[in-house]
Amino acid sequence: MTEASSAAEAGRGTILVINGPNLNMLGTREPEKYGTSTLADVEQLAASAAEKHGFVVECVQSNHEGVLLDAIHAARENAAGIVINAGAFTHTSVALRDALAAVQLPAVEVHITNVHQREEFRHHSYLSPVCAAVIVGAGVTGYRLAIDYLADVL
Ligand code: DHK
Repeated sequence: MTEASSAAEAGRGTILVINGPNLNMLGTREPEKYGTSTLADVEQLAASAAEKHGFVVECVQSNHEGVLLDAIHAARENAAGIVINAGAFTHTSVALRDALAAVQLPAVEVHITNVHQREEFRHHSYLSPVCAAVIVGAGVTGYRLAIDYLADVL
């Protein structure tokens, strides 16, 4: 087995959970919209959901687009699927869309809020066309639903 294929093998039980800009502020950020769960709570919720299905999660949060791109690229070797809340980059980033398309892993786009009930600029997502599923407006439960879905299809 080559080094690359054994890494891919090791990644089969891993789901990458990506949170983009400002999601490190969960818990205190506009709680009337985003709720009071912290990023640590979200990552714990994702880990517990994954564990129930025999998966583990790798969690990445960054306010920097390039860091998120690198995490998606690495997932090609290290993960079987991706849960992504790209925050505001959802509405701006062709680069994140291209990265998701390039790695060809099943991905689920999650938004805590129902972006369609919010400002017009949040209604368009560059990522939705390259994601297998999109979950919006379910609060942080959306992360669990995304993991349940990925566990089902993987
Ligand atoms: C989170 C953000 O940071 C916003 O920029 C998106 C999303 C919505 C959410 O609902 O999780 O527009």
